Amino acid sequence: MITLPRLYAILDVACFPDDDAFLGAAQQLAAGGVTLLQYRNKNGNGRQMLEQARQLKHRLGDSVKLIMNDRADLCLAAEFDGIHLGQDDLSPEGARRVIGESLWLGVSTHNSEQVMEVDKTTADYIAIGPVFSTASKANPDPVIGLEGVRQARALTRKPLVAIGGITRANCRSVIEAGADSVAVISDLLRHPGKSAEEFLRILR
Ligand code: TZP
Ligand code: MG
Repeated sequence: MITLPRLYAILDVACFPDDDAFLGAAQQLAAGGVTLLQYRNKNGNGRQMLEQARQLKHRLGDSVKLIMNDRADLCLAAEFDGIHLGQDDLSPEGARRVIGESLWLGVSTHNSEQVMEVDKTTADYIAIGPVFSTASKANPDPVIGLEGVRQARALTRKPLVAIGGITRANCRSVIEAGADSVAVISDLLRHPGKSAEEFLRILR
């Protein structure tokens, strides 16, 4: 069983004007104490994504575990530490065939049925959400609230990541509802290092 840090930062390249800003934010997050970071790019082509991912790895070295969103092939090519899958990506077992046994595999879920399905797979962690309303995802599933986190907690012993609308103001309640970790995009964008430090202080 893997152990997740309390804060799981997600860097979506669409939130940044250029690669320098994106890579600078990654370095600030690492300096602020982030040890688990997902690279997310919903619009780039494979070539651009691999280049950005390799730069990210080069800048951060081994201090931060790097998770590739959606793409098992790019996870391997960029020598990342794991992959994060949505419900429309490769199945967990399909992705396992690509990445092997030891890299981390996380899967997004949005309701109890999906949590129970993923619980039966070799996924290393389950993400559940959106917990609160979010502007960071196109066509998000319905908000599940803290009650949805509690329900998910009751259905799996795998590490549980809560996602969607999580801020420094509400993150404590999400952990108290049973999440092991909170995944965050927007509340880390302004002053990434300081924001990460604050999350980690609140969740200590
Ligand atoms: N999946 C469910 S909500 C979400 C994703 C990728 C977006 C989370 O971003 P934010 O800005 O922390 O709400
Ligand atoms: Mg996906």
